[in-house]
Amino acid sequence: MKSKQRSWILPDREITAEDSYLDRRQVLKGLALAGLLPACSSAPSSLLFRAPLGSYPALRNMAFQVNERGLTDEIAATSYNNFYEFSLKKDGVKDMVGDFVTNPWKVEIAGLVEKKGEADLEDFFRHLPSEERIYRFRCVEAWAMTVPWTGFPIKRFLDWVKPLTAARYMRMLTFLRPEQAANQAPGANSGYSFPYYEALSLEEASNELSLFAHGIYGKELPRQNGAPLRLVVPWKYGLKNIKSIVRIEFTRERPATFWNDLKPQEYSWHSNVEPEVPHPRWSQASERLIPDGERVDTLPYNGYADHVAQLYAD
Ligand SMILES: Nc1nc2c(c(=O)[nH]1)N[C@H]1C(S)=C(S)[C@@H](COP(=O)(O)O)O[C@H]1N2
Ligand SMILES: [Mo]
Repeated sequence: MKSKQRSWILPDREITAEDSYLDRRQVLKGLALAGLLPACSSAPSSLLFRAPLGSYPALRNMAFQVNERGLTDEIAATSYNNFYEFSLKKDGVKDMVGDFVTNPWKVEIAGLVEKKGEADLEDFFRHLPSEERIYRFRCVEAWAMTVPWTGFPIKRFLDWVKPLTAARYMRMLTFLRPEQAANQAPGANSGYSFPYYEALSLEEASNELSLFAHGIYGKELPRQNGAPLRLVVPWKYGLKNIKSIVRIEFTRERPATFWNDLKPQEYSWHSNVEPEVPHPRWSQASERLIPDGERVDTLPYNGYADHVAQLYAD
């Protein structure tokens, strides 16, 4: 009886959204104080992609090891990043990814290919085996690291989606989410034409070195390293290793690429690691290992000539 009467006196519209919002905030604050919720959190963990249970550690493929130098410290590899969508400061990227949502994650497969359409990243895990490989990684800016990646060999991905015989290139695209990536916001005026785009020839994509990585150091990629799916082609400069891929398209013509479009005199379409070809502003003969800065000689094709030199014989 009483409640009925109250609803007469206090129509619904007077119970404002703000009241219930404040109530909810009080409850959440209470939970946080009780230690049941993180006191300060960025995206809730349900908004971050999680690989299916049992995905890590993947079996390490011992054919891909780096013997002349040790693994890069995990903290260094995950806190010194190039990801221009979030920040141009390498040590700042990890602090700018808090709004970046990676779950759910869909990849559009398009163009000259049999299995066209949208695939959930879970579909990749269902169809493709993963393995761990240790690779050298060489940025065009002459810094380098040595990283254990977990990923899908792209050769197996191609067997799954089946490019048509007319297809000669594989083009890849990063997300465009101005509300999640500060440098993509209209006001940022970054000067870059996002989304970031890259491409490989199908011969390059099907080389046994080529991976779509979903993990690093035996767990999911952190967002600053290109979660939840990024390209890894270790004989090419870092800039080819496009992050956070949302679209894979097969084409007949050679697609344009992000850095080659911006500065073709500085960044070639292939961007293979060629120590004897200097960048216009610095030598590529040696590289600085992060984080300590030890200088080592850069190897042709970053040490992978046996795997890929024949691709560029002419
Ligand atoms: N979408 C996107 N992918 C990207 C970049 C970027 O700015 N945006 N930077 C590239 C460059 S220059 C490098 S060196 C590597 C860096 O990868 P890491 O931060 O995981 O070491 O990502 C490459 N992929
Ligand atoms: Mo780079």
